[in-house]
Order: sequence, then structure tokens, then C-alpha cells
Amino acid sequence: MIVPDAEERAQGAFITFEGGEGAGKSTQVARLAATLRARSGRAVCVTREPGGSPRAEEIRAALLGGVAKPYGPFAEALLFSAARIDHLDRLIRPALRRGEIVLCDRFIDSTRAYQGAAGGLDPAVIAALERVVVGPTRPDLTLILDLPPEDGLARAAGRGAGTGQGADRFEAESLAFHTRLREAFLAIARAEPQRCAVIDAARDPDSVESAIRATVASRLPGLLPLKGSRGVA
Ligand code: Z5A
Repeated sequence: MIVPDAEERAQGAFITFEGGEGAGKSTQVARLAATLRARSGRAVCVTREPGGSPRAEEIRAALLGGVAKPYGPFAEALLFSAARIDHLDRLIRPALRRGEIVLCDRFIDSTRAYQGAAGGLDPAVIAALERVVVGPTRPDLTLILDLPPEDGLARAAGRGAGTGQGADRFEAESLAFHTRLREAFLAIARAEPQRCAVIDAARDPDSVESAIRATVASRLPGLLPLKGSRGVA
């Protein structure tokens, strides 16, 4: 259900993390959440897509298991959207109404990049889905973690090594697919510079974290005061 923006957002803040495989999103979501909990005095809700609510997590398992792949990118986009509807209604919008800071690992830009630019689904279809599924609940800030796809895939493979887990539905795509993804995320950042910031994710985790903190402090100054104003950043 779509509700008016002013009413639903209260004083909440919505930050999404985007990028290719192994870009370090989960690592940096956890680090930013710890910083915000310690310094903002606000409740922080950490979540992810696909998933984030019990029903959406069920859809996640099917999507990453490749169940929808034979039906093509439109059907996959519909399933990601079904998961997103539940996630927004059950978790994200209530948290924003309570005034929380919501940190979400992937959101609409992943649909644009994976099913759209890399998967070939018409951008007009994706825009229509966003209108009806997301409505006014757009991120205040989107951090796009950028690095060469070869490096991200190596990181993701390294993480899976020894666990017995193979590549999932999307990790198993070709390098050309992952290169299109990277270009798509960078194109989104160029098209929406007010909302998006590109972070060089090829550096060590501490350097990436510092860049993210500085970006949050400058883009959303109420959340994380810059050094000097309360001695942090
Ligand atoms: N998808 C879609 O197609 N359409 C949609 O609308 C949505 C999603 C919402 C979700 O998978 C999949 O769904 C995703 C897109 C698609 N494709 N895939 N696969 P997921 O949530 O399971 O996977 P992911 O989002 O790609 O995340 P990831 O592979 O887990 O990577 P990450 O979260 O960006 O990275 P990480 O787990 O923090 O780090 C990966 C490894 O690198 C780990 O061992 C870290 O310790 C290490 N690491 C992290 N940072 C660094 C630095 N800076 N240097 C060196 N090593 C590092």
C-alpha cells in the first residue's frame, strides 16, 4: 500500500547500499550501523534485499536458488517486487515512521542494474514497477560501492571457499554480465547525483568505511556530525 511521503517518513532516514558481487556491502552496512548506533543516538534498522521480512526471505531463497531464472528477467523482477512489497510494508515503512535510520543492503537500483541493464528488461517496465511498488519510499542516500568485477567476484569466491557453497544464481553469470552491472550502477549515480554517491570499494575495509562516514556526514548532516562539530567523522 502506498501512503503519503510526509506521513510515512516522520523523521526516519533511508540509506541503501548498492554494487556488484563482493563489493563489501554487508561489511560496510554492519560498520556504519555500529557507528550510527554509537553516535547518532537513533535506533538503526539493518536489512537487506531480496529479503528483510519472513515472507520476503522465502522469496529470496527461491530467487537465489535460480527457480525463476527459466522464466526470464521480467518474471524475476516481479518476484523481487513481490518480496519488496512485503519488506516495505512490514519492515521499512514502519521503521521510518518510528524515526529510525534504515540501512538496506540492495534495493531498487539492483533491479535496475541486474534485471534491467544487465538482464535486458525494458527500463520503462522497471520504472512502472518502482512507481507502484516503492511509490514515495525512495532512499535519502544510496552508496554505490564500486570496484572491478574481477576483484569482487574473487572476494565473493574467497568467502565461499571451504563452506561447500557454490556460486548462486547471479554470481554464476559471465564476466560480461558483471561488467554491464558495474556500468549500470555508475550510470545510475551519474543520472541521480543528489541521491547517489560512488565509493571506491577497491581499497581496504577501513579506508572504505572512512569514505562512507565522510559521505554520510556531508550528505545527511543530522545523522553523523562532521569532525569539529562533535569531534567525530
Ligand atoms: N538482486 C537482483 O538481481 N535484483 C534485485 O532487485 C535485488 C537483488 C534486490 C543477492 O545476493 C542477489 O540478488 C545479488 C543481486 C540480486 N546477486 N548476487 N549474487 P546476495 O545478497 O547474496 O549477494 P550480494 O548482495 O551480491 O552480496 P555479497 O556477494 O555477499 O557481497 P557484499 O555484501 O557486497 O560483500 P561482503 O559480504 O561484505 O564481502 C565479500 C567478501 O569480501 C568477504 O569475505 C569480506 O570479508 C571481503 N571484503 C569486504 N570488504 C573488503 C575490502 N574492502 N577488501 C578486501 N576484502 C573485503
